[in-house]
Parts: sequence; structure tokens; C-alpha cells
Amino acid sequence: MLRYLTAGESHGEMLVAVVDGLPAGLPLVSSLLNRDLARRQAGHGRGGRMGIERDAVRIVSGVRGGITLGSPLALLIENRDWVNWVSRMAVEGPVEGPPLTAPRPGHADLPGALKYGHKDVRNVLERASARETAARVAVGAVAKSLLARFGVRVLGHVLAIGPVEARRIPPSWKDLERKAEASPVRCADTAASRAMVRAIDRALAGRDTVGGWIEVRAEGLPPGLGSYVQADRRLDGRLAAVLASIPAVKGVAIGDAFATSRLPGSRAHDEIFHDARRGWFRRTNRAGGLEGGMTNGEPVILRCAVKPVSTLMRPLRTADLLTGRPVRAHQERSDVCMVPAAAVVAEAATAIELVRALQEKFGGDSVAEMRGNWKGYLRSLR
Ligand code: EPS
Repeated sequence: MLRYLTAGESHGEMLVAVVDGLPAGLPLVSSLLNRDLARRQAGHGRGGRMGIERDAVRIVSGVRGGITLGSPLALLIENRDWVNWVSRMAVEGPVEGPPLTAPRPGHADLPGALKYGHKDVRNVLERASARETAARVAVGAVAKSLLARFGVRVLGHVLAIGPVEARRIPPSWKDLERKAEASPVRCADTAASRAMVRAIDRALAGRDTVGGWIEVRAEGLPPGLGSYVQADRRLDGRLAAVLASIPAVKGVAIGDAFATSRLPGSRAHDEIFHDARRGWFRRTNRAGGLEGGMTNGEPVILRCAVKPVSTLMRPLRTADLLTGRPVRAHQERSDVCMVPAAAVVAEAATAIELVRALQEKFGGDSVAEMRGNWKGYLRSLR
């Protein structure tokens, strides 16, 4: 079963991901991973760091001749900014620079420092930084290329930034993808996209930050991934957990969760139909493709609330870590808005968990074995 760990500080030498449990026989090239890394770096409202980085993966194990071996992958992403931080981030020997002691409200700074006993908040923020999500996106790109072998596709896009909401989301996958990819804020509603850019510019001018809503869609999944038999096997809970683990994500909704909670039951569910050509299907998808902790064959739709970046140019009140005296939170170069980037990270996190659900059902030693099991199961559903 797919599992992964990442390592690396935001201004350290590099990010590392070790990916275990990937099946043998999957074609894999770094250019595919780099495409998603570039998507994560983009988006109106990103800060100065993205002008420095050109995230690119070096695959150093687990692949031979462009095909996965079934052995662990090791992925490296160098931090180009590290050269500017060598003395402040020295792995061995003395570390230069004064300690940061004014924890930012909303960030990991204070609970992290208290938990690990740090007297310098930099020791927390270097790892708590959303820089780590570059490694997650690289792993997600691997997961997406496995899903693609089964005709499963996953896409993250933006529904709202600050007060601006997308109203016209194209119903077809092709239009949704094309418009979201073309938008500077990854939003498929062209008019809303322009208004979102203005909302970000206003936040920047006011030396503030903005959050938003993102959506992940996954299409092509068969019914029956996940299970109702144990709490930890419910796919809705598992997907919510991986999404809530993304920095700044404070809420996760499955399908029309919040809207249906206000409707009577007679209008909250998706009636069941069957015909010889399509098999089982629904005409609505309020459940977001998940019922009883399992996929039901409809597109999986997940939405996340992303809070505004907590590093502020007009900092909030805080208390000094060493003295407890009131001070203003420390400032650090950051983004005004990273909602478009969060959509790419959410897409990656979803893809990784969906691969795990696929492997539970269809095995995971080789792509060929998985495909054989997949086809047999699909035949049984008719
Ligand atoms: C990020 C890199 C960071 C931040 C951002 C995400 O770079 P730096 O700290 O050098 O500007 O831009 O980090 C945060 C949002 C955060 O909360 O720390 C990246 O690669 O995504």
C-alpha cells in the first residue's frame, strides 16, 4: 500500500520524499512530476520565494528505464533559496542570525515552540512552512499517473477567494480543466477569476492576506472503494483527514454537505437509476460520490476552506516567547494568497488517498495485476 514520508526545511538544502508501496510497471518520468510542481508554484498572490524557486524533482531510486520497480522511490527537490541561508540553516556548527521570538498568531510558531522546547521560532516554522507541500505534490503526481492507468483523473480548482465566489463552473471536465489551468487563480469562472485577482491586489495594497474555497474532483472511480465496516476504513473520513492536514485548510465538505444540511431528507439524497448501457447511475451528486464511507461510482467532490496566510505585513499582537511581554508578531517574506496553490496540493493529497483505496481493492504489486483485478470487478458490477 502506498505510503510516504517527506523531510526538509523551507530554507534547507532540499526537500526529500520517500514513497513506498508503489506497484511495479508504472511508466514514470520526472517531467510529469515537474509539471505539477510548476502548477503549485503558480497563482496570483504568491510571494517573492516563487520567483527564486524552479521546483524540479530528481528521482534517485525505484525507477529503472522509466518504469517503476516496486521498490521505494526517493524524490529530491532542491531549494534554490538555500544558498542565501547556508549560515542561518547550517546543519553542523554554529548557526548565524538572531532568534525569532515573536510567534505569529495562526501559524505553528507558538504551539510548536512550546511542544519541542524551542527558544527560536525559526526551528518550528522552517518545517511547518507550506514549502513542504512541494514534496507532497511530487508524490501526488506519482499517484495521479497510477490513477490515469485506470482512467481516473483528479483536478483541484478554486471556488472562492476572499469575498469573490465563482458562479459559473463549467459542467464538462474538459472545460473545467482548460479554464482553471488558464486562470491566474485556478478558477474556471472567467469573470470571477478577474475579480479574484483584484481581491488579491486589494489585500496586497492593504498589506493583508486572503483565503478562500477550493474544490477537488475525481472522476472514473468505480463504486465500492473504501468501506463501511470500520471507522478507519471509511473513505470519506480518510479523504477529509488528508485534506485537513494541508497547511491553512480549516474545513472540509463532502459534496453539498453544508447546503444539504439545511434541506429536508427528500431533497438531500441522490436517487438511484440503472440501465443496460450505463449500469448504476444517479442524476444528482449531492453526496459528492461518497455514501457509507465508499465511492458510489459518481464523481468524488470535496471542498476545503482555506484560511488567509498567517504571516502578516501588519502583524497582529503576540507575546514574546522568552519574556511574555506584548509585542507584534514577526514578519517574514510570504504570500498574499496561496489558495490556487492549495488547490494543487489538495488534488495531490486526494490522489494519494485514492491510490491507497484502489490498492486495498485491487492489490498493489504490479500495475498489470491491479488492472486484471479491476477489470474482473467491473465485469461483476453489471
Ligand atoms: C512556500 C515557501 C515559503 C512561503 C510559503 C510557502 O517561502 P519563504 O518562507 O521563503 O517565502 O512562501 O510558506 C508559507 C505559506 C508558510 O506558511 O510558511 C512554498 O514553497 O509553497
